[in-house]
Amino acid sequence: MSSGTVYKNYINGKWVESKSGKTFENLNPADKTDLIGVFQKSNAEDVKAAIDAAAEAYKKWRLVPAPKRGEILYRVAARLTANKEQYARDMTREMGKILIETRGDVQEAIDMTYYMAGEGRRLFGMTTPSELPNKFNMTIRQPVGVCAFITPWNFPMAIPSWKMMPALICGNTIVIKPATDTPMSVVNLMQACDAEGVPPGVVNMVTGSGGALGDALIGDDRVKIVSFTGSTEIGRKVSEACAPKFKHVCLEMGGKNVQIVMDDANLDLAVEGALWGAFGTTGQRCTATSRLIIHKDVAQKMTAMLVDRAKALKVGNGLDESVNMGPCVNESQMNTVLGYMEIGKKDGAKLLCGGGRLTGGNYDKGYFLQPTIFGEVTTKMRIWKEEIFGPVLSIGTFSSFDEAIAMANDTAYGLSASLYTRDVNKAYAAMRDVYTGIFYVNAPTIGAETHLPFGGTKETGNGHREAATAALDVFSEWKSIYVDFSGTIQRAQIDNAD
Ligand code: UN1
Repeated sequence: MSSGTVYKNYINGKWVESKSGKTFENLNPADKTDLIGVFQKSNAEDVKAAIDAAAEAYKKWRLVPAPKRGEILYRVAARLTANKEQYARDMTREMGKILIETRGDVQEAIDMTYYMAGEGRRLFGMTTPSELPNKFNMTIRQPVGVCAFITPWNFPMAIPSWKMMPALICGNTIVIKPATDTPMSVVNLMQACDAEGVPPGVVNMVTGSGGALGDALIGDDRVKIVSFTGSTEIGRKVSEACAPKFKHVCLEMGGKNVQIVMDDANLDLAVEGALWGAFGTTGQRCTATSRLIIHKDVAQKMTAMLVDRAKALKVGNGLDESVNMGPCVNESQMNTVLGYMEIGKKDGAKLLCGGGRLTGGNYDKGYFLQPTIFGEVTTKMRIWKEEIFGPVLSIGTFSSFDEAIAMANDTAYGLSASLYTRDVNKAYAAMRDVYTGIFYVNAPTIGAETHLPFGGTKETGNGHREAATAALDVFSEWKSIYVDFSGTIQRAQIDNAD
């Protein structure tokens, strides 16, 4: 995409300017002089127009046979595949993560789109016997209506696809507000839908920032489902705003994910896992490893191995294939993370590497931080408890397996956790006892696949899951149907009693 290009909102199958007449610039966090494009600064009127379109389109889309909806999604998936490299490059430029990761992000959207396209020929309900004679019972999924999506910048195409594709296959229509930092990736997704014949009004996008747009989306009675990924703080507000009208709301929020390393673990593997889990996506994943707890007998050895590797990570512009870690997404995020580095130092954690900003040369053009590791972190410290969303890893130690499980669960969040051990009994006990939505054995806390449910317990979520068939439960409502072909009145619980 050429610099300075103006990108419009996508409403009712058309690319339109915001009624506000205002725009904003999207800059590369690795190089502030690199302009990705100019995007619409939308207002509540634009949101209303998008909901108008989605509400109108819903009348027809819900009646399109699901396998036909699936055929359109197959074509969208093929287009995403054909454009994968371009989309990945656009994404690296707009939010900074390195190319292998942005290719993975686009691939996750491709996988989700194919998966949900296939659901067009399943969307299984069940048939089950009636307790009464000459009566037939079954369940079907019904679509709900217009869905509103508020999506984050860390997985700019994958997470929108997690919400869009299951919603669409179930027969809903959608309005999406991408994160302010990553509108380009959702423009790319909209272009793919547009080119492959998703009917006008079925998918709509309004770009712009924060609160006012969210309020307009959530406040409109025609929006029946709100799906949000972001901080627990904003998620709570979304949930409260949805409560008076009992709007369905699906929330994916914070994490404080732990990697546990037992004394019998393969330490080389555990080091690789911690490095990838903590510093992949510059630590800006909900699933990022932000706590590492190591058995005291191997803690010193593993810590030294890990710190050596972290110091050797090459930080820079993600378009350079030799770089291991990109910048923070924007200045304010960088400052938040720098703030946590200071809190860690002040609270008495031992700084083992990093601890500040990278400056000089090309680093001055962007928001680059050093991969940072703190040792001797205790469970009372803020860096142990709070989500940082940056390249900061806190290390603690334990003496027994039971203590490790207790430390793992000692958090307000419950997204992902992992255990490194060669002891199968401990592995199974941990699978059972660590209270998270996702658990890994001998693998890092990141790396969820699209055909398994994604989400977390406690303050990470509100009981829903994205991805897999679990997502269908968010975007459809069950209807139980009873067909009585006896020709008589048959009263359940009464006429079948002895
Ligand atoms: C997120 O962290 O916000 O499991 C999503 C993973 C990715 C998705 C992460 N597949 O790390």
